[in-house]
Amino acid sequence: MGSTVPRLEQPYDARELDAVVSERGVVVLAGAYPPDLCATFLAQVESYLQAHPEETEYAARSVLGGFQGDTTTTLHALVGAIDCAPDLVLQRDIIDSARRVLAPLSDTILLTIAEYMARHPGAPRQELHRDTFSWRHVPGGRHPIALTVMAAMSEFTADNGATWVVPDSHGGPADEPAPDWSAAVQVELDRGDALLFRADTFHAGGANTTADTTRHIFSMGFQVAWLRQVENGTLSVPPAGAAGLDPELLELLGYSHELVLGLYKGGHPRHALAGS
Ligand SMILES: O=C(O)CCC(=O)C(=O)O
Repeated sequence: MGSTVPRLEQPYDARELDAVVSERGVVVLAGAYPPDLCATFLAQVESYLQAHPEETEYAARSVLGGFQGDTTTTLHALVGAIDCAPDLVLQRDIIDSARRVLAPLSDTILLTIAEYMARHPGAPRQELHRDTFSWRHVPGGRHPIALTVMAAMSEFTADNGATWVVPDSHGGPADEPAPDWSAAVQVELDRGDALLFRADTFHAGGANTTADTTRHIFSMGFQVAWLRQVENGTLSVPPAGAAGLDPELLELLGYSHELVLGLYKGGHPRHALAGS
């Protein structure tokens, strides 16, 4: 049997939160999002997908779509598409913790991805993996280079495929093989709870063995600002649509720079925005 995943209740203690993420690699933040925000998010995603069926097609044909398989629906680049996505991305406790925990390796942080996933009945259990795979040439170490969030927009149960994680599996060499499944714990969540983990913590989506219950996920990540993002934030939300967004969101999308990385015409990328 694996060990348990620490669980924090609101209001979270910032020091405890950072310590648990850094030391155990994973934590559950109970009630990170109000249930009515989750319901609004699902309604907005549903109507967006109805109006833009091509988006599901792009996602299914994408590199990530191959990994997800056809029992999962995904929608990428939520900021700019889904009205309430900024409220989900800018979850204060999570962003503040990400800034502190990633600070040893970077002055600024970026949004790696902001994605919706629906895991339908029949979705198989994934292989245990790390979300640092694309950055596998960066050696593992004490300090994380990225964090991942899996937030429950509907209940995560053992039957509908709640996420599996391996506590304490972070920090090892980048080419380390996945641990044995006996070390993994399945994390059941209520709607609005968030699972926050170092991106180098081994984890996997579970099998959805229900006949009729889709598991709805809001997933995002934060990373040190000198790494390439999974989603290209400034193409997903190009300058014409970005003006007027929350300044912190702009920073996270990539309208920002880390020393001389990310400059636009030698200056701050915000100068690409209309009216700046
Ligand atoms: O389905 C989940 O809970 C985890 C998903 C995941 O890790 C992935 O798609 O890479």
